[in-house]
Amino acid sequence: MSATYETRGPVAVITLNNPPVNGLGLSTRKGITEGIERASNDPAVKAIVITGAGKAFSGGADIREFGSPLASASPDLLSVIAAVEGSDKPVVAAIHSVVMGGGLELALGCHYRVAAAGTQVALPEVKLGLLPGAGGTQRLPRVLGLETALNLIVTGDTAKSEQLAAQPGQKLFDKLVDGDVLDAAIAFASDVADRRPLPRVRDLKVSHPEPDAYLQFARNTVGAMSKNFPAPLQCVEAVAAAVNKPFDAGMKVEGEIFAALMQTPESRAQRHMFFAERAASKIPDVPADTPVRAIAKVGVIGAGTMGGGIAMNFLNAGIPVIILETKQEALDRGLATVRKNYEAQVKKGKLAQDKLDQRLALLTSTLAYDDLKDVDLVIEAVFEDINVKETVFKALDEVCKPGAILASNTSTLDVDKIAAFTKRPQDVVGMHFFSPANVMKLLEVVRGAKTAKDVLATVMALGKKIRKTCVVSGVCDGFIGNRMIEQYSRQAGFLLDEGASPQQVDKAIEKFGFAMGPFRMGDLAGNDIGWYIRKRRYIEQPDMRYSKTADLLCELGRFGQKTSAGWYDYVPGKRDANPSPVVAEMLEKHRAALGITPRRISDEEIVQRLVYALVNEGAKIVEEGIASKASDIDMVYLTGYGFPLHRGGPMCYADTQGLFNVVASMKKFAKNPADDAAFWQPAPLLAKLAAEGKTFS
Ligand code: T1G
Repeated sequence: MSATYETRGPVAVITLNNPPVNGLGLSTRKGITEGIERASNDPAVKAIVITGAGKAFSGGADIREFGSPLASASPDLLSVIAAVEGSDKPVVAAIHSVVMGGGLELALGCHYRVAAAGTQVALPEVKLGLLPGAGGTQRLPRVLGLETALNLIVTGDTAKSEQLAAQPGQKLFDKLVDGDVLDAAIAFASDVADRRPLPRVRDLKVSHPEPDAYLQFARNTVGAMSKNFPAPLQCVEAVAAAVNKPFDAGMKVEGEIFAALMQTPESRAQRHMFFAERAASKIPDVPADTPVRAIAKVGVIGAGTMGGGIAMNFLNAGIPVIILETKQEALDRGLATVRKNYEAQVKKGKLAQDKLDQRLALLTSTLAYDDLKDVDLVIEAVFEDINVKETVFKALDEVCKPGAILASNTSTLDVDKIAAFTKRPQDVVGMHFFSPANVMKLLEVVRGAKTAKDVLATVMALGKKIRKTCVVSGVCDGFIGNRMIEQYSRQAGFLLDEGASPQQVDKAIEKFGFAMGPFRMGDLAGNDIGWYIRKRRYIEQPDMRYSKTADLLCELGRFGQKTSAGWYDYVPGKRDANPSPVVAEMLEKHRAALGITPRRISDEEIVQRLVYALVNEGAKIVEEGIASKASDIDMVYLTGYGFPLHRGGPMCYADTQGLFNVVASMKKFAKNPADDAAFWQPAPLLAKLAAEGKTFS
């Protein structure tokens, strides 16, 4: 049973024990109801305490049960909470560390709540595309008031127990303690053992001077913020029921909404992402208990945009950084940029001045490699040229202490070649940050053939510490993300050849949910970047056909916003992308030269060709072992390439469309003479899964 029972004098103690976070799985739920019954039948027991073993009171419903019969197997969470609330002896929750989701709802069913200071409190269900489905939307407003409760439910944000306990009039916590919460709760239980009637949250009223006006304000603001996600607005409706209906009627509303949200594709996508994010931190052949190396000091080579951004990640995590440049003015410029970035955050109120000072105090700089002899990790972020990398890594190999990890931020070069420049290839790894490096969550951890397992384990743990989503990639051209975006970009070019305009392609994929289509993105990042890469690829991979449109654009010097002209025209100083007659004419001439009669292309075809290009290349990446699982592909695209969160990533989206249908569309594209038939041959993994009626997940 994942809950233990013991008595301490006249107090029964039920301890949830379902590692890692006491998820309220069936076995734990049974342990609670059996404990309540046992205590009720024992005349020596006067009161009951419920607490959690290990690092949480409870992290909520056991989401590993979602989608399985276990989730609603009896006793379900609602009946467990009813049993607690209906107990004829007082039940006191002894809360510590983490109380979230169903865990908080369980605590709200108790008659009293004693919490340790520092406890993380949240109803994060909305982040899973759901809402608290075991009374949270009805009980939390009754103990915290309408506004605080609604904010917590709609955002899924975490608050600290002491912050909530300090709120005037709150009834969430009866007592806040600094020491051992169990002893305090047991003592509290003894004090209230004979107190009657037992206080039930359901008997309280939601307090607010103008509830309807506030709810209407909430509907307007939440509706505007959550256009692709149904759950937040539904949270408002459930909480409105807590204000306007009797408790049981409100519970009925909550239950209906919960059941409906559970079926939405958005919730399936968000639950998929929750697991995908945690699965990404698991490397199949690197045991979870692999010892990690201590990283007390980090070196960064290169104080450019990437180097400065990379350094900020470590400063933000309180890790000292020494940044190296070859010239003083480059160093000064880089340090000034870091300071400017922090000052901008202070100006926006996102960072306190003393935090800025603390972080900058951790930053030192040098022109001498010799000053790197004590770093535990060094990350190179210099120019993307293999000869420059060779010089840098040879110098690092000379200077850095044994056991120091040597990482490259390269986005296109071969990490194995870089490792071979050193006498310690086992300590070499790729750490591919995405610009802006201090903002983008994705970190591709590129595993060389010789990279040691403890180096990988160290970098993955460090990545979590600097709040990155780390995904391990093998060595190939473009690793995971850039290799896939290459096919996406090729399809975008072919669509122009065949008759689509840049704005039509962008609008179609932005309607699908991408923040920016490929052409607006090109104009933002600079079309010359792709031009440089294509020139290299024309030599290295002559059989990889590209539309010439992007080269024609660059030959006109239309690199994008930075030249006030790209795929779109720009008014200097403004970022609005205006359709360009010059580009339209260029495309017309280009199609004529190819002998292509432009055709009307549907938005659906545009979206399918762009997204299925990602899916097909992603499937190849998985079967080649470059990525260890399809959900890693999704994490890369969700956190590094703006794939719409409510779609769950390219592979998850393909699953929702049905792989059989994806393959059927690809076969259609392969018949298009202006397209690339060879590319549209379904990857063997995709063809196999489709034929077997299976999914990537
Ligand atoms: N159920 C099962 N496993 C869970 C879990 C949960 N609720 N929460 C976390 N885990 C696993 C996680 O997969 C990982 O597993 C390990 O715990 C450590 O997680 C009716 C229906 C609690 C703050 O959404 O926010 O209640 O990879 O790496 O950084 O209204 O986990 O080690 O095998 O994140 O210390 C609502 C989600 C559920 C809480 C801990 N609850 N979890 O953070 O560790 S829906 C949540 C978190 C619900 C009711 C509804 C965090 C954490 P593994 P971790 P962490």
